[in-house]
Amino acid sequence: MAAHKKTIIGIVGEYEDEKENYFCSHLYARAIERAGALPIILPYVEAGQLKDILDLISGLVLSGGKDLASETYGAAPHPAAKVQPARDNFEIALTRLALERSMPILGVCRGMQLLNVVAGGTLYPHTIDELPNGLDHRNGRPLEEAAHDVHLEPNTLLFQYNGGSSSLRVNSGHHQAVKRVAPDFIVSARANDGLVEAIEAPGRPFVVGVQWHPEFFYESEPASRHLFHGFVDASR
Ligand SMILES: [Mn+2]
Repeated sequence: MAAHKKTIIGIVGEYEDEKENYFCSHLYARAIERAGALPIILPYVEAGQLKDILDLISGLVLSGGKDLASETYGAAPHPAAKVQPARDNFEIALTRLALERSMPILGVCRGMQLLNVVAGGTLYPHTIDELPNGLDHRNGRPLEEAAHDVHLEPNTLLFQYNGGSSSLRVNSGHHQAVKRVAPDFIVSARANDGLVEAIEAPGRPFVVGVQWHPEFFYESEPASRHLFHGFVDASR
């Protein structure tokens, strides 16, 4: 009998219709592994098996990817949206159950948006339309490069992971964003244009969403590293 069972973290990745492949950036898996847990990529199993998936894992990563369908938060479909309904169906149901279990969850980019919607919030389907005076958060630079500043709120996990500093530079590659923050969540970071860049649920062990991609900065930037370690520690 093993004295210590390794902490297993499930990652929801993307689905590629053409090749019928599940896939996910190795950067998520590597960051989870470096933070001391065993990452596994989750296939989109049928509803009857969601509980079994959650029995297997101790924490859930909702990775970046295509747009969440606007119907899931009561908005009209946007022509600029690229959606993946198979992923939405699986991931929404899985996240709902994970929240019921108070499982630690890290949502990245699309994953943060999905977390907010499942918990009862809404999104901007295309920030360029609704916030014409805001930044263009699609940015265009590769995600390896920081794109804009965010302001972290004191008394949040992210502020703590950033060494008690409110200033952080992040990458950006999104045209959707959190509009109405879900009940029970607080905003933990905003961009200079006011856009919500991170949320967390203070009443839960670790439920955090970030609009940027911290997996690109695991090696180079302490706040990103501490975020993954905080998540894995909460999942043990
Ligand atoms: Mn941004």
